[in-house]
Amino acid sequence: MKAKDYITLEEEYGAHNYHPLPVVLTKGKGPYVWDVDGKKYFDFLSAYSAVNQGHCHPKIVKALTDQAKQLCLTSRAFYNDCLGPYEEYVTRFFGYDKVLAMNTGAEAVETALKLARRWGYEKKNIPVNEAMIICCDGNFHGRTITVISLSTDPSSYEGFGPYTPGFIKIPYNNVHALEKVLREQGPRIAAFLVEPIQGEAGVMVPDEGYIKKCYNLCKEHNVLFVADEVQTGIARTGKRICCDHEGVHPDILILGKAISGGVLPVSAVLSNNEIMLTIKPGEHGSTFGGFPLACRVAQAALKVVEDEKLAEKAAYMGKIVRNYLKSIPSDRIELVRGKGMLNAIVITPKNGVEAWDICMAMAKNGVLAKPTHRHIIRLAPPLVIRESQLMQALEIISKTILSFD
Ligand code: IF1
Repeated sequence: MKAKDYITLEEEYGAHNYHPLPVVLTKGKGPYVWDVDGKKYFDFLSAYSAVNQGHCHPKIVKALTDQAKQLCLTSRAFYNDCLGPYEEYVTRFFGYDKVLAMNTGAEAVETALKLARRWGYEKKNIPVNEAMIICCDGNFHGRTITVISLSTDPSSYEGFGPYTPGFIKIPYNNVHALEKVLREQGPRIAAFLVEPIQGEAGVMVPDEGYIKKCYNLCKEHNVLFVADEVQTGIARTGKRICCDHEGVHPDILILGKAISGGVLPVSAVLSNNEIMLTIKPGEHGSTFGGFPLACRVAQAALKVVEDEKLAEKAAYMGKIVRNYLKSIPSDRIELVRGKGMLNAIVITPKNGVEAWDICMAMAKNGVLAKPTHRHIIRLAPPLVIRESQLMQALEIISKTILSFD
């Protein structure tokens, strides 16, 4: 079969809920992926930062295959010998009392919302069914009905109502907006949910101090600070989690994607006992959440982050990326922003050339990236990329952009 045959099959038999770049991938290793014609690319998307440890990392794949031969799934009706050790590892890794293991990012966000509401009723004494949760304009937290109820992007929520009530939307990167809501409605607010950098919105990096100020305001009003680090967590931005940049330890931390190195859908919600133990046996869970295979894979994936110092690498290489991109002499580049290895180029649309066209040309030249909106190109290679490889890729990106002038 040829590339176009695979594309036709997806068109014919798959739901049309995506618009991929027309590249059909078949193999991955480290920072590279190959298409079915044998063409090699730098992967500058990393499955939206799920593959921070690089494609098919041997240690993570070994954990997967070893455990797959031993025991895959038990459900939580019984104990297994993988969950406990993983729970101990992950809670120590991020500094929390407890973890609640789930599978996808959206599920973990749902879990965090339930946990925040439950804490609101049990510990803060918010009247029954009146708990409110604050979220931010431009957010992306996933695709379930409740999570899209938070969204301000019509392509996420339109035509899927009715929506889940109980959310207050405020502008992102605006401390005063948060302060105002907390002052006016503090007693019935359970939590503030925020991405430390908004990914889907186009790698929107808030002002320095924003996260810390928000955290402090939450503390003042006895409101939980909940960080969605599904995309920003696990070394991507140059620290273990992005909140570390401001010394903030979220009350509830939501992780997904790279916690498994992109090998399995694994997500996690972390908090201390006061919050986590408000959910009792039988009140939350999932068939696969914390399954043996996931536990072994996630533990191995986190160990790779430590052993290979991926956070430090991301911090170091991120500076190289932004400096390089800023030095490209093209007036098509409006600005470059990001943190660590989560970066974006904002394009000035000119002569009908949009981010999509540039990504198509980059793909032809051997670098895969995906536009977000019409004018933003997100650049997020696997963190295991070597400096020499990074320089090669940046050169391709630069030449491609300049080729449009
Ligand atoms: C898709 C974006 C990235 C997330 C944050 C929760 C989730 C995500 C901060 C849900 C998921 C994804 C999903 C992916 C595209 C993608 C994305 F462009 F849409 F925003 F990464 F930038 N919180 N992000 O970023 O996690 O349930 O998907 O495991 O194809 O929808 P999930």
